Amino acid sequence: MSFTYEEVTKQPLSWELTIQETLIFWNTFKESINLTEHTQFIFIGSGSSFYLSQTAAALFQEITGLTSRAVPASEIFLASSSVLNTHVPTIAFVISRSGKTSEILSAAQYLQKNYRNVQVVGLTCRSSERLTKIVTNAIALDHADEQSVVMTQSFTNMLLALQVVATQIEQREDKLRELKQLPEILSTKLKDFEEFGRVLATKPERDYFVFLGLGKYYGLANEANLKLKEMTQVASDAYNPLEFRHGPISTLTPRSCVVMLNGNEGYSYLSEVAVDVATFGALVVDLSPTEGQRICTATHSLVVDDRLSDWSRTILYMPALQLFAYHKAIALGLDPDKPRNLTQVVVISGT
Ligand code: F1P
Repeated sequence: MSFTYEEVTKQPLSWELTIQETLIFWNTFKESINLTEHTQFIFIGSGSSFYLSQTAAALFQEITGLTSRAVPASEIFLASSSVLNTHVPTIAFVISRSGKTSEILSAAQYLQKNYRNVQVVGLTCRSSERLTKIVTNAIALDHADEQSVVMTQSFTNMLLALQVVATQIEQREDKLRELKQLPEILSTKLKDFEEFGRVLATKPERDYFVFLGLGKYYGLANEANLKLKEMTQVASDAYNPLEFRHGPISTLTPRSCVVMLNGNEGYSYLSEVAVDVATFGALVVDLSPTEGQRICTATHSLVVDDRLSDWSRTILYMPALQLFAYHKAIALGLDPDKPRNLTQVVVISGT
């Protein structure tokens, strides 16, 4: 069995541990976090950690009402004036599975040295690495670390940790109770998720995949795209669904497949985009919250969960998309543990 498969399928257990551990970490340093009604949140990462930042920012803003944004780590020290505000109290979550990606370490150090209005919180899966040494406060989820090059359980676990933090900041015990149901829901659904991914992966005539996600699903669409590219090098892209209609839809052919991450928001608009996609001959696939919200032109579907709110359900989409990329690699005779041209950690000497 591959590391990748093992790490994807052990997410029910690792999510359970993440909820427990995050509450413990947060309680040890929450008093030192200065929250005001003007606070803004910045989520910083590279690769998968940047894409989880995009979804985390959307989820944070939704629940706190405070401005939240995601920034690629390099832009913190290479384009700081275009991404940072010196006047507003800011909490920056600096996110890295390995805790030693060059840009992440540079970003954390740069913020601490140059921005007195910014409080830095580290989030990693390796407590022994440099990130936890250079920041005052960190959440370390060692149980969610990986041997694989590509990030799977570390992605969802770090995202879940940020959701747990958001529930604590806003004192939303209702949402924390929902998050606590996720491990059990995933455990009962994992077989269906795998079947969805396996069947989609074995449609050999498809040579181009597009992932569409709105709002909090946009980061997930980007991550699904990255997973497929990393594990298979198959051509793929990710877009906001309505933006896709403004030009990129011209790339579709009858050999394309469009995967829609469908939530309750914007459902009717997404359905209209799907009608156009089907008209141009591409296969429409959807992941939808409930049976009643399925995209009607979709010929391959996954009903993700009908119990939770959109906010809490978000990360449930990811294991199905990870299993799709995994099975696509297997179908193409590739080893998902050995993605082409990639290393587990990117170290750039210029930083
Ligand atoms: C993670 C990352 C991965 C990518 C590649 C290089 O960095 O960018 O997303 O798949 O393996 O590293 P980090 O989260 O460890 O900083």
